Amino acid sequence: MQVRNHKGWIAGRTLALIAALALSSSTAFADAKSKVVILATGGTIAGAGATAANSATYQAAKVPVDKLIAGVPELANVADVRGEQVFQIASESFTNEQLMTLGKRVSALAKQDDVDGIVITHGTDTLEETAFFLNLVVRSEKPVVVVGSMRPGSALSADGMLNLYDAVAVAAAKDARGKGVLVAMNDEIQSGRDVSKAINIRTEAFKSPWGALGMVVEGKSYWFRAPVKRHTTSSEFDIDKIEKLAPVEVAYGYGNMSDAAYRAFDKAGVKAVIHAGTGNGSVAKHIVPALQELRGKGVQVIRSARVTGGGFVLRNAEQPDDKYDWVVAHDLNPQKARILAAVALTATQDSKELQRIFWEY
Ligand code: DAS
Repeated sequence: MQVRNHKGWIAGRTLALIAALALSSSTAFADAKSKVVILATGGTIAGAGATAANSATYQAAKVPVDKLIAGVPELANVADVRGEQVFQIASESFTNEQLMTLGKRVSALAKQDDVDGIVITHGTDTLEETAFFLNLVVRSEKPVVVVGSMRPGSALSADGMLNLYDAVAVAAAKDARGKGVLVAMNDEIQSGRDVSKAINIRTEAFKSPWGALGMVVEGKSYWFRAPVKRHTTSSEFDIDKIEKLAPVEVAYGYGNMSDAAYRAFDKAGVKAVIHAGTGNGSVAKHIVPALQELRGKGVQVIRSARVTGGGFVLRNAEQPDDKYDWVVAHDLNPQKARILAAVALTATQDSKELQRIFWEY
């Protein structure tokens, strides 16, 4: 009896020891937080207003990245973060060269073993363009999350701190891998391809015509769908193999439109023009001659639409795209169509290849 009890005691202690070791190793594992790099570029999330009541009147691109990080000490609960100040600008001033600089930095960091995820703080005006660009050219499964804010940190009910916390939490999440470049705004996780700024002064400004991919709540990501278009590791484009983006311009369509913009773009030496057409990307008949002259010089003509938010431009519907050798931008809004054309034209000048690319990305 005594012996059995003694044996039982040893067995019990051994099990307790195994459980304690398992717990400590799992705790230790949980303590090995993801390493997230925050690349700051400016924008409202780094903005400051004169008073707390200034939620829309402020100066963008004032607060440096170390102060952004210090302003949200809770970041340390979700990841091991460090920051780099890449630019300090309002995003309406982004140039192709700055897109390339940012893209190359993201690509280099994504290759590092000591980086698990990347967050980019960015102005909201062209955030959607940068997110789509990175989605096309950064060849990594690691989460890249672009984040901004609609109110400066100095404002009542500022949204930037929670947006930044959410972005870091998503960038640190293993289940965010392989979903393409993401945008975290207003508790939602959006696809960098689909999302655009749909409202100019509200915190729920960012919308995707095909819906958000998920939500992030109290530091946890909840996913409801995944992208189906080519991106990141399934992309044929690689930032490390691109020297310079192609010059592409956009013209807005409207009643009584003249062809002056297209004549000017031609003189400026563009490689493609994006027609932000009325309705289904319609082109006024008095504009067609100018477009055909550009096409005849090898300039690509890409039909997008000023109407966005849940449809797409149909090839050969009202406009004879086959006859004119034009390309349709599918569901991409004009600013996103410009990004895809600027990237695609670094790889091909063939309109049929370009159309394939617009179907697939
Ligand atoms: N000017 C805007 C920009 O930098 C401010 C913002 O909304 O972030 O995009």
